[in-house]
Amino acid sequence: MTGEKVITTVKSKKASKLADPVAASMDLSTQEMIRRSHDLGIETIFDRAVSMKPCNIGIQGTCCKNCAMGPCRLPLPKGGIEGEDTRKGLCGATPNTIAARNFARMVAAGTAAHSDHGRSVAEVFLSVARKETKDYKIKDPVKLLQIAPHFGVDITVEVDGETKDRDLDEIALEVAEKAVAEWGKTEGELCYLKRAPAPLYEKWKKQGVLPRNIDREVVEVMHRTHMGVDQDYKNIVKQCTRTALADGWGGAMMATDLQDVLFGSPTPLQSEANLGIMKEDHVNVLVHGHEPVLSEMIVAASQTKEMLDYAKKKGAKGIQLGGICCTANEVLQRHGIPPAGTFLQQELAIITGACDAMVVDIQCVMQSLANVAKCFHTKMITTHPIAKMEQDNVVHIEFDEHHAMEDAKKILRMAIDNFENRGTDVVIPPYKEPQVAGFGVESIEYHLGGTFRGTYYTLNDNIINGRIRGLAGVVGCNNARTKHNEQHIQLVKELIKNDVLVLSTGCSALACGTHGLLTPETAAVYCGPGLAEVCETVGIPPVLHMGSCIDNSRILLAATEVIKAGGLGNDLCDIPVAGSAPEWMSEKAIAIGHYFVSSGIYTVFGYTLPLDGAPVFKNYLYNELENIYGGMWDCEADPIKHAHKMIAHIDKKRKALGIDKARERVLMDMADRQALEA
Ligand code: BF8
Repeated sequence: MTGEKVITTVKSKKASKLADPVAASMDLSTQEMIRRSHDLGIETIFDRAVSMKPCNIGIQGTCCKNCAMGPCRLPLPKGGIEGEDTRKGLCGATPNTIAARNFARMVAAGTAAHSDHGRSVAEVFLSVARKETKDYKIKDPVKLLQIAPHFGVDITVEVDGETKDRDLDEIALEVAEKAVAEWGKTEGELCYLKRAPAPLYEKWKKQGVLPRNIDREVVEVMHRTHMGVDQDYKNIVKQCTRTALADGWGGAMMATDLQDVLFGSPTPLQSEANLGIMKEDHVNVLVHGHEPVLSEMIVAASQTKEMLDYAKKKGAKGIQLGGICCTANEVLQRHGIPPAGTFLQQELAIITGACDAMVVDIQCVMQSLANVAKCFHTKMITTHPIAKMEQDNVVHIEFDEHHAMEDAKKILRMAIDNFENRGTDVVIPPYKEPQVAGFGVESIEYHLGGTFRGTYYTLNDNIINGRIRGLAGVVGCNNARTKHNEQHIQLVKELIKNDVLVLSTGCSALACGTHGLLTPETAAVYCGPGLAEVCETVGIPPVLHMGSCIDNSRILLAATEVIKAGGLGNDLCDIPVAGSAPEWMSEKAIAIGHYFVSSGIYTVFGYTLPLDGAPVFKNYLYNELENIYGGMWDCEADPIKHAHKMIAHIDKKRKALGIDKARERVLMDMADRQALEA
């Protein structure tokens, strides 16, 4: 390690406040690494969070900086407003308009991020279908046949009056072309919208919010929120809805599907989680970001004899891959590669001193990574043309799918060559937990239905009989303004204690893995009796890891399967289900929240939402939207109250379905029965 640089950092930081490790995170490895960062004088996000307060007006959602006459700042006075709200920007924009514009731009940014990821995958898929690259193949042809009809692509062909299977290459090419067109087609609506239950689709149609193409919806948000365009918050929300649906039932859903086709659909598998997965005697390569196009190749390359021999030649026992953020989830769910950490642990993984290369693509990559890497031997490698870093210690190796394996090997070789530059002062926190991840729409069907009865019938049956009270989608980020992982874990434990089966993605799923909630054995320790019984019978954890953030589309489709299986209503808003992002921080989370809400799902966010400065607009999102789509927003910072808001909604839906009585059943032992009979 370069001690000199570290000392310089200590001196320059004299005046800054330092985070209290125990207050900053509930995870022991994170606490240990924060302490180490202080010992070494390296600043992390945890320290910056205590030194810098968030802007008091921006946090209310009522700062407008959409033109050069502002920023116009319209905070809500401490005691609220009695009578008419006369606050206005220079142009006369009301707090509702300003907060709605800001909210809409978050939805647009989130949709753009997920959907641009989806576009990259669709383009790689197109080059595979055109046979322009040899490094990728179609790994899941069954999934291809499943999704083709949704794009209007035939999977059979008539030959001399006989129906025959159509050539797979032909199907792949047509699906790829149709998929790529979803970003910019000039007519019609997105192909996947009709995968939603019919009443929901009709609702969207009636409201005029069916997305036309993905790019157009994002562009239209930017136009409508430009100075002097849309000044009716309800009309702005309408475009938010159209854009968010273009994400959840468009770009993100296609990203998931096409990744499954190309890289294989996940099936449950065993792995481990947390910084303790790094190995002192191995070359540690961490893949971080979101797109699995590169990380898939790195996984494949790291298993080649050529790379393993090279690592041994350089004195390492092997290559240990690990993931951070959603790239972690992508390589976990398909290959069992263990995640090293959530969003807030990215700097800490380098502070171990054992990270030989941090390989990043897009999204949720902190620029401070390069500063931290400078204090160690770590090679900081950016790989995506749209995501570079200005610091001079960053190496850019642009990844191109046409020579994917070659690029992956180049990156690995660089990491292996760097192994010998490692300092002696390596500290890998000895904490990791076993986990089972890799659930999806198909595996829930299999686990809860078996090969004999492979439908969602068994899941529905257990919801109807009350063993499972309901379902919760708990997703999203870490946020340095809240204690790392604590909201996720307390919330999830409260839900499963109350017999709510949790479907999880993103950093929330990583947090659950880190804290040991992703094993079937968890059920006996933390679950209510009904959920514990189901989990024990079918051998699943009470928290199902459903993948990365784009894979929230899996949650939408799983909920749709629940409707198809019968007995729990006709629309997603009928099901006893609620959504949550307790530690959200990213614009993508807002896009996800809004497509959950617009799909009929009550969705609670933690920390805070940037709406408090505009109470009328807030009320529209929290209450009035329910009358339109059946779902609505809410916010609750306390994880236990947060859980109980979700549970109350689940119970409301159970009552509406007439299945609330089932939960009141009393489990009787033999003595109770005999007393009854007597
Ligand atoms: O897309 S959960 S911090 S990693 S934004 Fe980012 Fe949030 Fe983590 Fe994945 Ni999702």
